Order: sequence, then C-alpha cells, then structure tokens
Amino acid sequence: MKETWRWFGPQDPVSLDHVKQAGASGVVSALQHLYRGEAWPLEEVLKRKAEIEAAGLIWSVVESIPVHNSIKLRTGSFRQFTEAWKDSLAATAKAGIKIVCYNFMPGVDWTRTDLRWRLPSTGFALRFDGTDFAAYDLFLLQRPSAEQDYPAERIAAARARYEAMPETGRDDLERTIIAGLPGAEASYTRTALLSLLSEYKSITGGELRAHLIAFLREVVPVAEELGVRLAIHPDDPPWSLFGLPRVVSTAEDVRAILAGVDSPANGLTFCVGSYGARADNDLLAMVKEFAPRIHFAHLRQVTREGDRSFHEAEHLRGSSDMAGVICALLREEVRRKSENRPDYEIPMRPDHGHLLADDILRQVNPGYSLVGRLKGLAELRGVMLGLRYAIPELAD
Ligand code: DNO
Repeated sequence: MKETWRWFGPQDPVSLDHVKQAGASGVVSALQHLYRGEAWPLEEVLKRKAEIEAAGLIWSVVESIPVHNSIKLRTGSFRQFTEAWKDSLAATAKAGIKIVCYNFMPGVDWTRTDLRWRLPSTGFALRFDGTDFAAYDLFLLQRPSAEQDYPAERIAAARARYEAMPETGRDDLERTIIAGLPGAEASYTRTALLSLLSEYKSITGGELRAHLIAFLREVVPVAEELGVRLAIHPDDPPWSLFGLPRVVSTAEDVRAILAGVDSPANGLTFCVGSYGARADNDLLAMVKEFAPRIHFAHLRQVTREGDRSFHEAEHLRGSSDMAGVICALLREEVRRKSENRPDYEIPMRPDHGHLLADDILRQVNPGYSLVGRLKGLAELRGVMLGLRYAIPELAD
C-alpha cells in the first residue's frame, strides 16, 4: 500500500518535512479554503501540487471535494453546485490526482464530543459520547422535537449530564460539536445549525440515498472520462445525528451505492474507524466483499464503549481487526497486479493520532497530530512488512 499522510496546506502546523520524516511518500490534501461548493480553479490546484512536489512528495489523493448541502437536499441551486463539483474534479484530474475522496453526510461532517480525552497512557484521544451528544441536541441546541429521536432512558441520562455540566463544559461541548473539525465543510453558530437542520427536517433515508445515487449518475461518467476513482467516505459516526438519516454507514448502504452506479469509478474510502464504530459492521467481510472498489484506506480504529460512545484507540488496538483488514487489502493489491492494473497500489493513511509527547503542547488540528500519527504509521508499516514476510504470495 502507498503510505500517505494528510496535509492541510501551508497553514498546517505539521509540515511537509514532518511528512517525509514519518516516511510517507504520498500526500492527501484539499483546497481547504474553498469549501463552499465553488469550483476549484486549476491554478490553485496546481499551486498546491507544486508546494507538495517542491518538498519531494506526491499529491496522491484529494480529500475532500465538499458536496454542497443543496446537492444532498436536491433543492435550490443544486445543479449549479453539481457542475462546480465536476469542474473541481476536472481540475484535479488535469493536475494528475486521480483519487478523490468525498462524503455525503447531511449537515455536519465528522463529529466528536471531546477532543482531549485523557488516556491511561497520559496521552489524549478524540472521543464521541452518545449521552453528551444527546445533551447538546436536547438541552443546548434545543432542536425542535429532538426528544422524538431518543429513547426515554437516553433523555433522562442526557438531562442529568446536562444539569451536572458547568457553564464552561457546556461551551466546550458546543464548540467541539459545531465549530467544524478539520476537513469539515463548515462551522456553524447555533442559529445557523438550527436553520440548516430545519431544511433537512422532512428528508427520509430513502430520499437521501436517492439523492446520492442521482448525484453519482451525474459525476461518475465524468470521473470515468477523466480516469478518476471516486472514493466515498463513510458517515462518522455511522448513525443518525440530529435526527437526520445517514446513508453511508453499513454494508447494506455500501451495496446500494455500488450497485446504484456500477462502475469502478464509483468506489470507496475504507475507513476502519468509521465503519468500526458499529458492532454490526463485520469489517473483514466488508473489506473482502468490496475490495475491488476500495480506492483509499483510512487506517485508524476506535474502542466501542457501548451506548453509541467510542474513543479513538491506538492504531493496532481497539475493537477492530486491523491486521485482518490490512491483509485483505494487500491481497486485493496482488489481485489487481495480476490484472496488470497500473493502479494496483491502494493509498493508505494513518488516520487520526493521539496527542503524545510534544503534540500535547502544540496547536495541531484535532486528530492530526505529528507524534501520534507517526507512531500509527510506524505500527501499520510494521504490520504490512510482517504480513508480506510471513505470507509469500503477498511479497512484493
Ligand atoms: C476526518 C476525516 C473527514 C473526511 C471527510 C471526507 O478526520 O476522515 O473529515 O475527510 O469526511 O469527505
């Protein structure tokens, strides 16, 4: 697998030299400042590419081209935004980047409730707490009719949690949930979030899925023509938030997406941490079934705590079988090689790292630490080498 590393551009406190020191050869990046659904100008894409190449690295994957909410809702100017998305795709293809990650989460992108959760090791992890999230939704945001989306016990637990929370804790929780994590399309104020959620209010899971397939029917033929592989990122967390449906959470969701437009250009980002947050996702079965359509891998994992809560674990320790997933991906690479596919190598990145050592004093993007990810990549690299050493047919 190609070892890659997410870089948020020149503002990222983790520099391209750090990427090289970590031993990655590919970079995963996006024009982070153009997140409102506007088309990415070719010159800006080329500028980012030149910055990456000047450091002796390659821009391997675009993560992400944001999909505007109007496309998910199929309202307003969605046609215009779809055209802009295709233009961004064309610009990145022209610059030679042929794998594009995106997501179709309604309203909010990836979400956590705690960005500095103390680990027994004394480092810090990201965490999602189902009760804290409900407390925010019900009692701080006060989303209309939110109580219909939670069972009575969860409401009672959330009320108790909310009442015990100091004012500063409430502010922190709100900031963590709606201020926009790195890579998210946008950040919201409470009022802006409520108004966005009201636009989504009546959408059903069936409708959202139909909107995704309609979008894919538009963009996959363009990707095919450009020689680009699209790689949809799963919902994170993979269940409903704010009462909105999510349609990229389970194996069944993935099957519907892949069958919706049956083309190699319509593929997946296999994010072990996102799919692995659900106990009913059998990751090994999924990676085997979907392997030919996996174009990008996010290797991190979570420890499921039950009750819709999880924290981010060490890359090799958590609720999922990371070595099994890597082994299945290496087998897929061998299969692709036997078909002489030039794109046999699947880019992987060590997703999210703990805050460790010097990370703790630095201002890094949540999840995108230096030492924590470096440790993750080193461990994952060890697994890849070990598997190749032990299983002759996986050897290079
Ligand atoms: C979080 C990331 C997400 C991801 C987008 C993909 O760390 O995995 O921000 O980039 O959801 O569109």
